[in-house]
Amino acid sequence: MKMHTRVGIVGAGPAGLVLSHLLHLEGIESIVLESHTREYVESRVRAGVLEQGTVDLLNAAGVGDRMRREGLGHGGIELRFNRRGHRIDFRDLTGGRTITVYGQQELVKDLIQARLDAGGQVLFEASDASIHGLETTTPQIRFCKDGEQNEIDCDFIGGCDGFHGVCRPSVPEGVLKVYERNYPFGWLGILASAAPSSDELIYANHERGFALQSMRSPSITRLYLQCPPDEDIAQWPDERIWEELQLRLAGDEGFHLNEGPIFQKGVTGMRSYVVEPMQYRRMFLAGDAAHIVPPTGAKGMNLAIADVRILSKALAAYYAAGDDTKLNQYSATCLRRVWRAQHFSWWMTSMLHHFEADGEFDYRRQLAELDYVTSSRAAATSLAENYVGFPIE
Ligand code: RFL
Ligand code: PHB
Repeated sequence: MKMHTRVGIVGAGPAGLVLSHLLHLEGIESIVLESHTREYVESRVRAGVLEQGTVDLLNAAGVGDRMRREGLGHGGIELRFNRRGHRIDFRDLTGGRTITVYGQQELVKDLIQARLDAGGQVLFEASDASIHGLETTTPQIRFCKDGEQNEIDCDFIGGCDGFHGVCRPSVPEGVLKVYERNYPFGWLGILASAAPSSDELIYANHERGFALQSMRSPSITRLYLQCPPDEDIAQWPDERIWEELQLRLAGDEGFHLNEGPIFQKGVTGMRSYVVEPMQYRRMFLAGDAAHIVPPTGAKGMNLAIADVRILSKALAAYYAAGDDTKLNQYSATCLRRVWRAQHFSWWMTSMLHHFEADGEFDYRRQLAELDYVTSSRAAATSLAENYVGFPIE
């Protein structure tokens, strides 16, 4: 089948779905292609922290109802080291800005529902997507669905297909420059039916490695442990996970880590990655397709949403008056925020994890930095303003 749309979007993650929704609000038609099933993308467990600016954007775009009801507002986080907790008070340090804990898959559900309710096209199980005609003014996306070959002629393509997608590799050799760093560890993440042990997130630096307590609801805890980068999850029976979490999150002040049945487990590698520019001709890369941050700064989904907000405004200016200034500035505008988040995520990662190759000196240096961040208002403000995020342009 042959189709035409203004913006062909590859990927129904946060980037692709928010882009399609924002374009709809601007009166610009789009089609979203997703290789997986709707059930799969709605149940994929990933991010949990939304910056103030992301929450504001989703509310203003009319897709924040359930997030407002079920999301958990947090005015701070705890940094734990030497068995003691130290609170970073976001509200106080940033003039009232906060974060919201709301599972990425819940947001994805809300966005899919909003697109379908508005008559939007989200084509699931679209396999073998490929990009063609990037040198022309009507690039095409070809894909297979229900055994049929299809082609969409587009004015523009939104490459929102994540780190392993097809859009970035479709750019001719030599155009994109890659900047990257891999870390010698990963995160083992679990979801457990247990009440969170503390109202706020706890980021713990421990000699045995990093640990994080987060949550999804008043009865579901999300916990992470630093582990080897390609750890076999079979090495981690539930008892071992709880034992290690108990050790790493232990505190002197009567802290008790609640345990409960674990119903989801997974290991993720950690990397920092950026391609420049985030555009080739009429194809724009957004979200994980263009950049990856280690999750310690909780920035990935927020960056994805900031990218597509900038892209939707640029496309709106183009369709309203043929003005392509903002489209031409897209990459530079996004990259400024991306590199700020890269620095912050790298900094949080290096301050909080145990680096096998480092010695006692580096551990003492980490403790000195944590002591500074939790005792100097200037240093704490820097962490807080980065964590709650900067306003989206
Ligand atoms: P996604 O979510 O990967 O979506 C891309 C979509 O494209 C589809 N796709 C294709 N579709 C059609 N044809 C193809 N050829 C395709 N190839 C791929 C995929 O199936 C998928 O549906 O990318 P997007 O939209 O850019 O969103 C990025 C976020 O998902 C990611 O940055 C965050 O999850 C990162 N992240 C966190 N971000 C935060 O902001 N706050 C957090 O607290 C946070 N914690 C995390 C995280 C990521 C984690 N993992 C598992 C990597 C914690 C973890 C453990
Ligand atoms: C999460 O709740 O999944 C989460 C929270 C904070 C992070 C990363 C992930 O830095």
